[in-house]
Amino acid sequence: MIDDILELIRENVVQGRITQEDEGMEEGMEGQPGVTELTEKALALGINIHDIINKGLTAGMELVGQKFDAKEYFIPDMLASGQAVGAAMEILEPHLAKSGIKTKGKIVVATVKGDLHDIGKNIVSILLRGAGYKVIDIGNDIDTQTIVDAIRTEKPQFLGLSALLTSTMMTMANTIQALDKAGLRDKVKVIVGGAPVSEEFAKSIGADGYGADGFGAVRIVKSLASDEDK
Ligand code: B12
Repeated sequence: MIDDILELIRENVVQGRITQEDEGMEEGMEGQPGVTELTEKALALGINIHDIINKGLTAGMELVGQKFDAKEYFIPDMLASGQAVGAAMEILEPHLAKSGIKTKGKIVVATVKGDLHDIGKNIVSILLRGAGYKVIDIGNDIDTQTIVDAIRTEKPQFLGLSALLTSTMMTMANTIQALDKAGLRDKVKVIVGGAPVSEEFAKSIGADGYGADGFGAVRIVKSLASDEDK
């Protein structure tokens, strides 16, 4: 039963179907539950939220990526799937954030300049909020100076940078250098992530940490946090 629902969530992410009214890519799907109805159902059945996100939503987006690589899918298809994931995450967010967890440290999050991919960053933000951190998401395609200014004014303990394109990965390195120049590098721990980013790359650009996914982001922030911010 659990596996069936997670499988249906994956399928409907691939189909880009948010609700039961949506047609989807294949014929005859109208009327069947979409990603939002399935997510509600999964919650009602008590399915673990980590599984809904990892085995349902994120796994669905991975299949979308494979279809894009195989030229079966094009940009509007990816967008439809991304919107379906976003709609499901809105349903999950209050459940992640509940239980009156006190706000821990503050983290500014951004996707770097030239990069419009924000689905992963949004998931990271939601999971960090769910873990009790105050997240200031300053958006995608954000230039280095704006990030430096946000660190100066917000004074967060952490900065999370996201990049999905090999062409924008180095902007993360430039951002770390700009923080250094502005005398802010030792004031903030920088964590990086995104599909082309690796632990090794993170080290090479002088980041403090790397997370492979949203839960990895929470783990790394917790491990870098001072005792009162854990
Ligand atoms: C959806 C998507 C789009 C959507 C983005 C919609 C949106 N609002 O984000 C749209 C259609 C706009 C798009 C556009 C483009 N895309 Co695109 N896109 C994708 C796709 C299919 C999925 C990305 C995604 O959302 N994944 C799901 C999320 C959940 O995963 P994630 O982003 O990796 O995030 C997780 C982790 O990486 C990590 N993480 C992410 N950020 C951070 C940050 C921190 C601090 C931490 C700790 C962790 C972390 O946690 C996240 C949650 O688990 C990928 C293929 C793929 N398999 O990745 C291509 C892909 C990234 N796109 C690609 C390309 C080429 C483009 C375009 C250039 C296409 C074009 N010709 O116009 C444009 C570029 C636009 C731009 N300037 O940014 C390439 C990049 C190739 C490369 N090596 O550079 C990919 C890999 C597809 C491919 N194989 O060719 N894209």
